[in-house]
Amino acid sequence: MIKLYGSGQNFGLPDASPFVAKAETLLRMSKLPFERRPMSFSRAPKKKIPYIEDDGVVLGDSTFIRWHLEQKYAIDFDAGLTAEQRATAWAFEKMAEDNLYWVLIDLRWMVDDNFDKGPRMFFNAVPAPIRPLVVAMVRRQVRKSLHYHGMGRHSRADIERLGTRSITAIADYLGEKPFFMGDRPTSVDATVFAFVSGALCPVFHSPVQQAAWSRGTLRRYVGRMTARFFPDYSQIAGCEAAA
Ligand SMILES: N[C@@H](CCC(=O)N[C@@H](CS)C(=O)NCC(=O)O)C(=O)O
Repeated sequence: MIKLYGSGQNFGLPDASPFVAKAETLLRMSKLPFERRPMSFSRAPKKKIPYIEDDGVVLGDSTFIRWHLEQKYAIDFDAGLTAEQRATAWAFEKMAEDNLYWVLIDLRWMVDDNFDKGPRMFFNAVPAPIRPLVVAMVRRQVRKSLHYHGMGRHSRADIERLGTRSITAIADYLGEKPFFMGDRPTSVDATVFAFVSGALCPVFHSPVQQAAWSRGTLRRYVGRMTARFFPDYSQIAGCEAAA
C-alpha cells in the first residue's frame, strides 16, 4: 500500500503543510489505497514533505507524486480538459505553490501571534531547556528561506497585498463553478483546495485570511471538496462539509 508521509492533521487542516494536503487530496481522488505516516526529514528524498513510498520506491515533491500516480496507475487527473485549460490549471497551481505559499509561510511564521498559535507547537517534543534555542534557530532558517525566495524582502503590507491578489484571482476564476475547471474535479482542485484551506484557516489571523473568508464561493468550495474527498471530516478550515 502507498504510504504518504506528512506532518499530520493540525489547525483544522488535513495537514499543516498545503503540499501534503495536496498530495493527500490527489491520493483520495485516485481512489488508490494509502495510509498516512509521520514524516522524517532525514528520510525525505528532497528533505521536504510530502514524500511517498510505493512498492519500495521513495519519491518526494507533490507534483512528481502526481505524475508518478498518473504514470504507474494510468490515471489522468485532467481527463477531458483542453490544452488551454490544462495550461490555465498549471498556471494557477504554480501561482499557489510558488507565490501564495510564501505569503502563508510569512503570515504563520513571522507574525508572532500566529506563530504562537501555530508553528510553535511543532517544537513541543523538544526538551524544554533547549526548546527556545531550537525555536529561534528554525525560525531564523525560515526567515532566510523567505529572503532567498524574495517574498521576505517585502513589507508585511505588500506581502498581504500579494496574498490577497492571489486569493482574489482564485475566487474570481472559480466563480460559482462547482470545481476549479468546471463540473468535474481535476488535478488543480487538489492544489487550490489545499492552499485555499490554508489561507482560510481561522487559526491564523491576517488580512489575507479575511479576504479569503469574505468570499463565500471559497468557503462553499472547501465545504464541497471536503464532502466529496474528505467525508471523514465534518469541516476543514472552519468550512462545514456540504455537497
Ligand atoms: N515543491 C515541493 C514543496 C514542498 C515544501 O515546500 N514542503 C515544505 C512544507 S510545506 C517543507 O518540507 N519545508 C521544509 C524545508 O524547506 O526545509 C512540493 O510540491 O512538494
